[in-house]
Amino acid sequence: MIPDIQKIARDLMVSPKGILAADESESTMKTRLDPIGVAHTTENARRMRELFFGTPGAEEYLTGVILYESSLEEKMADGTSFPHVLEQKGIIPGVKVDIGHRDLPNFPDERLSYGLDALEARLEHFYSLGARFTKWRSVIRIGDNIPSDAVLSANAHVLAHYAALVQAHHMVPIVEPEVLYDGTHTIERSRDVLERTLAVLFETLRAYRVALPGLILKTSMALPGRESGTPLHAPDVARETVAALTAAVPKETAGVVFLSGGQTPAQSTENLSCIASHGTLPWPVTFSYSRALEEEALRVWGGRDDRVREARDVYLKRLKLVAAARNGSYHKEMER
Ligand code: 5MM
Repeated sequence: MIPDIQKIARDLMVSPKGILAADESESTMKTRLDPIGVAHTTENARRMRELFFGTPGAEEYLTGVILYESSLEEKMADGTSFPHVLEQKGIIPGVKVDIGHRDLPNFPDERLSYGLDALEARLEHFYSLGARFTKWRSVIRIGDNIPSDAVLSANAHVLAHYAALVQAHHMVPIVEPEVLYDGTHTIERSRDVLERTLAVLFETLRAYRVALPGLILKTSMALPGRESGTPLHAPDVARETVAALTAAVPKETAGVVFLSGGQTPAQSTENLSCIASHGTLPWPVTFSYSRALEEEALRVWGGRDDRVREARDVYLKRLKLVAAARNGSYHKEMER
């Protein structure tokens, strides 16, 4: 039976849950393991994923998990494959399908994501391994005179081409044009770039006839640049983020999920809560965090088997807080 992608998209947005982004590429995995003093080996990466995928009760807060392609074929210590262990808990397995981003000649400091070559064969393989949704990330940097229209458009075409192929293979595409937090820009500039990025993206998605009720947007929040010296203030983040999104994201889009983008777990939780309670939004919103969900648990774990239970408790606590945040009912006092 051909799956109904609109139903999968709705299932991924079910309240009060969200999505864990556990799709670290090899280089990103090293940045997770190095700070906790764990050697970057295939087995330690597998153990880290087992820590999260094997957490009893996480299914109360998760609709989906984004896997890295090699981890679709990895297993828990008991031999159950990662996609299968997630399915058993009612969590939908997904997979990151872009293969990174690289410099574009003539456009210093700007990047183009890639991975369209041979994508259809890979999609068929990922589907056969249990994936029912996919994710593609493009990276947009804010700086003097960047992003350029040309690079925003080039990335939008890649994302739209990817999304059309994924829907043709009966999976839900998540499109993730991440506007980076790095920089000295103001929050207003971040909001402008976010709105421009999303406007070009959705215009291109429509041109490629991508079905928006079967598509999820994964987006950054509008933030003052990390090096701007301006602290994050949740009501400002919510106001500017909602302004950009409501101006650019069509209401028929199945949902909007946020990345944490280098904010602390508490900041990203508070900001999500403020966004979710900022008036009536035309689409459901929730989290698709990686660092903000994993960071605290990884510090407790430190690679030690005798700390798995404690690390899982910390992970569950953060999940509970972000699940409250997606419905706008998080308060800072809940951090205690
Ligand atoms: C896990 O990080 C994802 C993959 O990035 P790499 O290809 O660089 O390893 C990334 O796309 C992630 O899903 C999002 O950026 C959200 O992560 P954060 O940590 O920003 O919530």
